Amino acid sequence: MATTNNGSYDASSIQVLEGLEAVRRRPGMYIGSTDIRGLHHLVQEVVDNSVDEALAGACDHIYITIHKDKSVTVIDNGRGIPVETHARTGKSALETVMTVLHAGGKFGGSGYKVASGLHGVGVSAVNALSEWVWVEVRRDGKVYRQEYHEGHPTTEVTEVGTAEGTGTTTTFLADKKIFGTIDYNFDTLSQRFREMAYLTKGLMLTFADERNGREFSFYFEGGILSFVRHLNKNLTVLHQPIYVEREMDLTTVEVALQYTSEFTETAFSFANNINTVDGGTHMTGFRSALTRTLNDYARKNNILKEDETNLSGDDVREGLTAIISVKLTEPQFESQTKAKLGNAEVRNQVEVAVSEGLRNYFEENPSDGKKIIEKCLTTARARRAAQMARETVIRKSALEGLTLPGKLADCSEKDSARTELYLVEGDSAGGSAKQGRDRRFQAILPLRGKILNVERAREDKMLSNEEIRTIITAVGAGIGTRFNHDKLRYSRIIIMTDADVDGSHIRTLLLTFFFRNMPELIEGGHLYIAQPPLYRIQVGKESHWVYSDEERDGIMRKVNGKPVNIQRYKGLGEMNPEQLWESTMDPTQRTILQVTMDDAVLASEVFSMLMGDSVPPRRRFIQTHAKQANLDV
Ligand code: 0RA
Repeated sequence: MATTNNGSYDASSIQVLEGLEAVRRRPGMYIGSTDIRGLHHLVQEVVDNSVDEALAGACDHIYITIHKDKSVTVIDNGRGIPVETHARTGKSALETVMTVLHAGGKFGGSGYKVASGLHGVGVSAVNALSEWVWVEVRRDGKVYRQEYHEGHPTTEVTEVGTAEGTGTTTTFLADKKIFGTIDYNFDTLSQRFREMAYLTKGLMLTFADERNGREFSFYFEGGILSFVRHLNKNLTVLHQPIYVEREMDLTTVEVALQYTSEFTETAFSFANNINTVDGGTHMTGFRSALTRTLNDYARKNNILKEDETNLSGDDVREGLTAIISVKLTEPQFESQTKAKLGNAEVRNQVEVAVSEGLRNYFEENPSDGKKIIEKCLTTARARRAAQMARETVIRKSALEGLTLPGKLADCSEKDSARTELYLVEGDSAGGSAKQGRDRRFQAILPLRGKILNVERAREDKMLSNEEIRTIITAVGAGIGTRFNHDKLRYSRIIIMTDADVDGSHIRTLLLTFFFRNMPELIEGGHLYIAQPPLYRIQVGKESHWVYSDEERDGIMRKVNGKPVNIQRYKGLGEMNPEQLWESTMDPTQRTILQVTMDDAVLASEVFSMLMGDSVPPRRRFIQTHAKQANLDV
């Protein structure tokens, strides 16, 4: 039962009762859900209050412990929640914080700048949803304690001992009547505490789990700068990470960034330590500052010539790793998930902070500035080249229209529903396929050797490649957004390559090409992979085409003393036209595998890894997949 210090009810204690009851009646409204996510929310809320003490500069160590009985203790070495009695309510600040909804940050005055966690219901909601809570405050050399049951105080704030130093200890047991589970997940919480430690430099978070004896401490002297280092630790970086910090009005802006040789951007934004996955005004401010500052710098130093166009947003983002973190007094979140920051003023604050920070950095580190611009220019060139290659191909196929490539041995049937196109590796296999095929409905396009011999096969290089352009013309339906299914010249496109390293490279490359430029072809079920045999086994008078080692072993078990002859085929070129027809192309006997989007996505990933320039993952991939991928390493 809530009582005031003089033991009688008053209006405010009735409000408290109503408030806490409301939380218990509709917990989802306050903490989102009553599953494990809501449960984790409780811990988050209590820890957020201590982190706020750290942000106020009053606390540098927080200990979080999950006990065997599933109660949780959070200890901080902050100033301690005030315990003095408030003149008007007649209640201690501690009791108010613990029992009045949203009372958390209001007692702080000027030192308590950043509103307590935006997860933000206040620790009173945790209290309401707990079977029991007790809080101990160390202040003025004394320890004060108060206990609660389902949100209601069961004791006065009582002096229980003497204290060295200051701080607050909160222990709570989540109410099993409310939560589906009170089994905290160590990994989820510890991941979150790691992130919080990155976002609050100089703060140590120690997380112990007495259920299994695990304990981690997180402390990052460099804060988000350490975060960026961590994200990039396996990548090739272009320079040391750049760090910008600035306070404007009541907003603190912190940005850390570093360029790598990757082709993608990794940027995370936070507002008051909340991961704004949908970005918002801080992200917008950051992006426009980055683009503008890099363009200004490039022009001023004549790296970008007068007749050249500006770097685009995409150009400056490729290979970027960045953390944008803002802390502000009254954050406004947009969207259902509260994952987007809405405060309009923040855009300009971040823009100014980042522009000035970057300008200063480049002034002091001109060689880093140059490296970054060069990287962005390379990206810009590649992007333009890809665009031009695409346009050329489209224009050419429009102009040439029916001018089919000379190497194509087309079929006589014109109804594309009945025709198929074999893409064949190598001229000699191509020759055999041309002779062995059924020319009424089978067309053959031989592809020369390694069709794309570039180590970093970017899209532009792919599209400017002669063989690839030939394929586009032969298929006839165009590429990209202009792909037109109705113009398909064949209903089956069949990739036929050798069962060796080169063959698998070419297959990966072709799958990647089709996936990236004609996904509709795959979705429509038009793309196939031929299955050439590995062996021809003659047992007595019977001969078998054999497509796998298992199949070979099965046949060998049934030999029964008859004479056996095994021929192994290393390449398509070793078969004569009749053999190629019989084993691989005859629709009544062959097996062809239909390519799915999943196959193509995988190929595209393999392709990026094999062709990309990021050495460690590439080496790891080749080592782990060498057998499957059939690579000699
Ligand atoms: C209000 C005012 C002051 C500190 C706190 C609240 C406070 C709250 C929590 C919650 C968990 N740990 C906390 N530590 C402090 C400032 C009091 C002063 O000026 O001494």
